[in-house]
Amino acid sequence: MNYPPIAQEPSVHIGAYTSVPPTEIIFCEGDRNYTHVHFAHRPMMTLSVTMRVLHERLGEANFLRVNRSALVNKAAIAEMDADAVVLHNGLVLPVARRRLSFVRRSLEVMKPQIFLLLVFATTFSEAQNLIKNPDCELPLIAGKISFWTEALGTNWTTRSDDPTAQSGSNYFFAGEGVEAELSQTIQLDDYKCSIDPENQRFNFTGYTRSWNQKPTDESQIIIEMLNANDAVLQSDDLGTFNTISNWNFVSKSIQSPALTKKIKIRLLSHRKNGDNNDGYFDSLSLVAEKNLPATITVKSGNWNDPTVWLCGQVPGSTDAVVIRHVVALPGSYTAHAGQVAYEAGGSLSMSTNGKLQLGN
Ligand SMILES: [Ca+2]
Ligand SMILES: [Ca+2]
Repeated sequence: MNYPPIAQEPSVHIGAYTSVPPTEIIFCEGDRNYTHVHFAHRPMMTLSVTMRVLHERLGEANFLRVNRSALVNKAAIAEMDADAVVLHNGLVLPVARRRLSFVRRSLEVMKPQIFLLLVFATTFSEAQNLIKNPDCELPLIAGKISFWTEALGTNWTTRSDDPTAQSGSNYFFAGEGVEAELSQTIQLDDYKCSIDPENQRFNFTGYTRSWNQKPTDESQIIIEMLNANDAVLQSDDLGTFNTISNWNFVSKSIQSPALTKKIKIRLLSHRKNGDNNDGYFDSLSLVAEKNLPATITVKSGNWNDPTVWLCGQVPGSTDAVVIRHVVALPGSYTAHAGQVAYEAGGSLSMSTNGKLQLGN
């Protein structure tokens, strides 16, 4: 196999007899006294050098430590999420909580580029899978599955054979233990304006499967809607499954109650047989259903006062407006809306020359 020549730019000695240009390295994964180096154009290489030493060799300026075991080439980072960096190759690496502000500061110079990407992401946010590491394809970090929490059991890991994955190479596997649960909690701040008027649905899909044995181990999926204090507002048990011959498709569309701030995805594996707990999961997805923007009043006042509206924005000519309070159109003011609905207690009063224009 031929790899591109590596002599065109200054190379750095990274370990053993290996020298490479730092720009060829995407990220390094620390593993005690060893470091796995992931390159852009050549196979992964394991060096017997600690990540800290390698960081010094590569230069502190161009590489960024994002968590205990990941050192990332800044140039490989496409954007920063609330708690992760997203690389140009699509890989998402969690950022340790105590490193968040440092990582954010270090990426400040990349802001214009990040901003453009965020604008792009927002435009298509309805189709975005809200679950992180939904396919269990990210490398384990210190032996643990990235972005997921071991709510019960400590042996959750990836599995890839017998059976093969539903998608990609790996799937979620509880390891040993009688009862196990893996969970992920997703923040819904971006959907406040449609959740609170109860106008937001979330569509979940995923696959379950059990190992071929009788009695058969089971997979169970529960989806919870949480408020700001993590109290459960609504819980949906999608069922308990033990399909052995194929991956079993599970789907559910769920309306989120008002004041929902987070969705918690709970994967439960129940052992009925043997040492291994063999209720498997793969290919999970949670997508917010697209909605008309709901512009709804939260208090009485003038139409042109942004604080009258739930999301702090005066409605535009395509917005579906819901009036639940006493709203006044000031004199000589033209209000715009796509449509207007009145609920109990809602009314609109007009002053001289005040106008409400529907549509463009
Ligand atoms: Ca997978
Ligand atoms: Ca078993």
